[in-house]
Amino acid sequence: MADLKRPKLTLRIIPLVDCAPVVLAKELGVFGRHGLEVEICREASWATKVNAIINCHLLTGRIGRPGMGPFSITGQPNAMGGREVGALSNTLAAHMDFTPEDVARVGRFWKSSRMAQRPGLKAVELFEAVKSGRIKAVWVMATNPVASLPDAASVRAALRDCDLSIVSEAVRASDTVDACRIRLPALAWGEKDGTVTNSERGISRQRPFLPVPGEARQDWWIVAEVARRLGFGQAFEWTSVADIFREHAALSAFENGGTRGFDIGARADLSDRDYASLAPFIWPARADRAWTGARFFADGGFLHSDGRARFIATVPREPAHAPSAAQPLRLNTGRVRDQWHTMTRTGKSARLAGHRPEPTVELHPADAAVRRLVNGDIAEVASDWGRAVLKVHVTDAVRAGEVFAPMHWTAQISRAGAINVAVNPAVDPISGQPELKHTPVEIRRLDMRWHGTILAIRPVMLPEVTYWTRVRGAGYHAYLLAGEQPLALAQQALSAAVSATNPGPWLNGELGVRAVISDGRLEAMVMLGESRDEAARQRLAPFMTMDQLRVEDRNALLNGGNAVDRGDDICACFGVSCASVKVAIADGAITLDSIGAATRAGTNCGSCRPELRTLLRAARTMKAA
Ligand SMILES: Nc1nc2c(c(=O)[nH]1)N[C@H]1C(S)=C(S)[C@@H](COP(=O)(O)OP(=O)(O)OC[C@H]3O[C@@H](n4cnc5c(=O)[nH]c(N)nc54)[C@H](O)[C@@H]3O)O[C@H]1N2
Ligand SMILES: Nc1nc2c(c(=O)[nH]1)N[C@H]1C(S)=C(S)[C@@H](COP(=O)(O)OP(=O)(O)OC[C@H]3O[C@@H](n4cnc5c(=O)[nH]c(N)nc54)[C@H](O)[C@@H]3O)O[C@H]1N2
Ligand SMILES: [Mo]
Repeated sequence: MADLKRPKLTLRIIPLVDCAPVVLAKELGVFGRHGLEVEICREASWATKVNAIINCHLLTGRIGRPGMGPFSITGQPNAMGGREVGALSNTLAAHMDFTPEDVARVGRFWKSSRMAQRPGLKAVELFEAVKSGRIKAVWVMATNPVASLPDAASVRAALRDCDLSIVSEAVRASDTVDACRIRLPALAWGEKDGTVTNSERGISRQRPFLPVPGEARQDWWIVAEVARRLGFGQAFEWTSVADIFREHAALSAFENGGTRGFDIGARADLSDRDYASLAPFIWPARADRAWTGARFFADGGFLHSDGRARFIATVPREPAHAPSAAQPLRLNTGRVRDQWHTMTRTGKSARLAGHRPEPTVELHPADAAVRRLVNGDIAEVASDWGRAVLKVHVTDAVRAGEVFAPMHWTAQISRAGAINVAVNPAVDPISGQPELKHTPVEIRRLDMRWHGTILAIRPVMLPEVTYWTRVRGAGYHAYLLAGEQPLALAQQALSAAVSATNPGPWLNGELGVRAVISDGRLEAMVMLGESRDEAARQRLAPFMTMDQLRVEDRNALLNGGNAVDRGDDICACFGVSCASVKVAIADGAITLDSIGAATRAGTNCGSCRPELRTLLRAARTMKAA
């Protein structure tokens, strides 16, 4: 290895997700030792990025060693399970694809002469086909594309205009439910029965622990029932999840003989009782037990006919859309710690709303300064595809020239916080993965004439205002609002909207506070003013949960609440605010453990520990400066 005459090899490493720095550090160590030079390419297509990681591991002989197993690069719970049953448009079931041999084999197994002969459309192109009318019927199940796909306004329009749009959903309202004609109520996690697969290839039983609500049914039952009524009952004759599992296991082993990694034939003959008590297992689980497969590819044996791996050389490409003078910023999108995807479930939790209550756009202080933007401003983020209206958060956590917006907020919980309306729909040519991390945008401040907070026991149908977001409270709904309209008009329109669902006489207080109190209990309150009052929600929230307002409570409420400024929560488990952690640090807590001892923050699930560390580092830097 120390042969200095060897030509220097340049490798381009293309980081992928948050784990990229770890992979990178590992690989850099190796490359350094081997005298290789590493060039880091920040932008490439999704498939190229994945391939680059695989190439790195192949090159360094790492695949199959402990800690270096091949995984599917997906983030959803049971994403592996979805692939095993063929829930992608370009795969058949049990890890088979659309080669003529695979199509014929699945046809033999299902005794069907009418097999799909070629891959279907991938998500982005599918909705383009719905929009152009090439597809006239679409059934959306367990996904919320009107919120989660790029160029989301087009997806909404496509569903609205489609002859037959069906959605199977576990919640009553979502952006996709609103756009579809037929709505089928589905059971959700905790209510349904079956198996899930984790990344380590572990298949485990999922058992319901909640009763079935209303007429909701399991997705498989809905599919089978629709098939039956269309006259295909025979092909969907299962009576239980165990039936389906047995068929799935049998197909995985059908004419397999070691050619396909996914083989769980050993579980194809489970009785209903065995299935009910099935213990978690890692595939493969072949009927002949020839190979139990503790580790894939530990001794080579790649899934090509000669057993050898293939390097695929890749050429990085620039993002499809380059920033321009008019749109000089790169919009990056993704997750925040305490929300999941389109918030249909995490959005119901008051505790999880404490961390990041509003749809924000994060930008670097330098980019904020030239646009005269400060924390808390309401700004429009505009691209060639659409615009979102978000709250500004200035931070050096993003680089200059880049801005970040979370993907979570939808039309259900915000006026215009759904960022995918502005995200470009370019896709990776191989995988079809949209370019969700790179859209050229410009940001400008919207001049608000008023800012406000509404707290109400029952949800409020808001009139048209520039910015609003709904934040779940414990037993009530909070709305944070701002508008370009005159204050007096807003006051009138909002009071009327609140009264419509929270009736009662209005009491007028100081600082633009108006409240509806009924039987000594606060039903709703509105607080509007010309200037921003970021702490109003937290100041006024305690009044919403009081059973009986005493005279002094009522006076305090009508005076705009008691002055406390907690800041957002940092620890969702124990509801610890950022402010109390800062106090603890100032009082001498200099480690995670001592913060935990003083405030309980970070002592349960641990999700907030990285943020606690950042606060500690900031305090240390302040001290040093
Ligand atoms: N709390 C929470 N956790 C989740 C989810 C959730 O919704 N909420 N969703 C799950 C799902 S389905 C998934 S797919 C995963 C996604 O998990 P991740 O992919 O880890 O998360 P993201 O926030 O989408 O973005 C990843 C990071 O990539 C960075 N990034 C963007 N472009 C580039 C680039 O070109 N190079 C490099 N090096 N970095 C770049 C972004 O700044 C961001 O920090 O998360 C899973 N976990
Ligand atoms: N801009 C931007 N957009 C992104 C991303 C990004 O980083 N940036 N990330 C992308 C990624 S990686 C992902 S995985 C997607 C996620 O996007 P989606 O999959 O669209 O988001 P979810 O909110 O998980 O949608 C699941 C829906 O199914 C419903 N549901 C839950 N359980 C069940 C069930 O058992 N049956 C049925 N029928 N319905 C159920 C939920 O209520 C919810 O409405 O978003 C993608 N979109
Ligand atoms: Mo994902």
